[in-house]
Amino acid sequence: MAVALITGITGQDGSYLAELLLSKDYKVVGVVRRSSTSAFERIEHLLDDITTVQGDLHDQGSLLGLLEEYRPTEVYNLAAQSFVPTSWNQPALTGDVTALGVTRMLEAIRFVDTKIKFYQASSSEMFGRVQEVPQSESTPFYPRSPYGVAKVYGHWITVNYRESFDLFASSGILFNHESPRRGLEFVTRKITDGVARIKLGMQKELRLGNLKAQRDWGFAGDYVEAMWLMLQQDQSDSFVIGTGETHSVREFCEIAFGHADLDYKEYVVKDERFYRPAEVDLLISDPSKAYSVLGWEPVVGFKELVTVMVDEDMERLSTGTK
Ligand code: NAP
Ligand code: F7E
Repeated sequence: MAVALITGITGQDGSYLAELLLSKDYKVVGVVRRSSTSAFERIEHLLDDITTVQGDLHDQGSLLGLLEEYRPTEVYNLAAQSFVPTSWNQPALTGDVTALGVTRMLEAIRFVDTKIKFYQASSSEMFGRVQEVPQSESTPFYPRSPYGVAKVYGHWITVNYRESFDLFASSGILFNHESPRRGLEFVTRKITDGVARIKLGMQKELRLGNLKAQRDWGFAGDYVEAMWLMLQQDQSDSFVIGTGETHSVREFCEIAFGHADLDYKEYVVKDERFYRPAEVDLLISDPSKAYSVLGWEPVVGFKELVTVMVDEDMERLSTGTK
């Protein structure tokens, strides 16, 4: 039986990946860090079918112990301090988890079983101040936040362990992907939650930062399929995953508010607190390698993504389900 160990299983991507792997009859082992309250909101519906185990990317021993005990065939390293603004407030922690955490997992694989296939969750934030448009696997990196810098380290240590120790270690350079399970602090979910609250009379305005920023936004459910495909190849490699389209935060607002018959201009208030010390102005992927080698393509388009997220937030807030 294929056994997958997922770090970050309580996060957005971890929950979709666990669903995908269960549908393919994997035994799924999810690493969760100890907390005084439960962080299982996104995986509550899966708890009967997965095994959750305590571990932390800060702690080398916990990773070694988990690999020894569960002997996974595949490891998906999704855990990270993933919120870009927090990385300026907690740069050392971000480096410890998001960068060095990758080395700790690779070291655990090297010591326990070099046949384990490894997936690293790399990010389009590595392109930062973009050196080329669109961005592909060969585009040079120019990260613009401590998070982006940490992800560059995570990417290169993955490549280095592939080349140094012949590990099957793949790096997925994923552009922004969203869903109704996205954390509420990320701009897409902040907007769709805000639209629903305004529509339901629970909130009067929505305070945002830079509306000009452009992102290549896809659906998280589509992107976890690409992660799995990367580990089914004959050789490990690095792949850019995105839609090949870019849209601004303003466009996201227009569609999200419009879907609720509202005009964003009447509700969105610019707030300096949400601007960043250094911004990533434009991201747009060239995912042609993933299309041709993995046979992967996104299914959910931009407008559908926005409207589904608004609908789900309306449903959640109007029925008080979560
Ligand atoms: P997310 O929702 O923020 O989830 C992050 C996960 O990491 C959570 O399960 C969190 O646990 C866990 N975690 C944090 N620190 C940890 C530690 N020290 N030890 C063990 N687990 C820890 O992120 P996501 O959107 O699902 O993204 C998944 C991965 O892809 C991340 O590495 C992210 O940086 C990367 N990525 C995301 C995107 C995107 O657009 N979503 C794009 C490119 C790359 P708690 O629940 O306990 O906090
Ligand atoms: O910001 C602008 C902000 O926080 C997107 C993570 O998953 O994707 C994500 O990082 C843009 C930025 O995502 C607000 O300035 C305007 O330009 O939703 P975000 P992100 O920084 O792109 C990458 C690929 C990852 O790897 C990360 O882990 O939106 N923006 N106003 C705002 N952003 C936020 N959060 N809040 C605002 O009010």
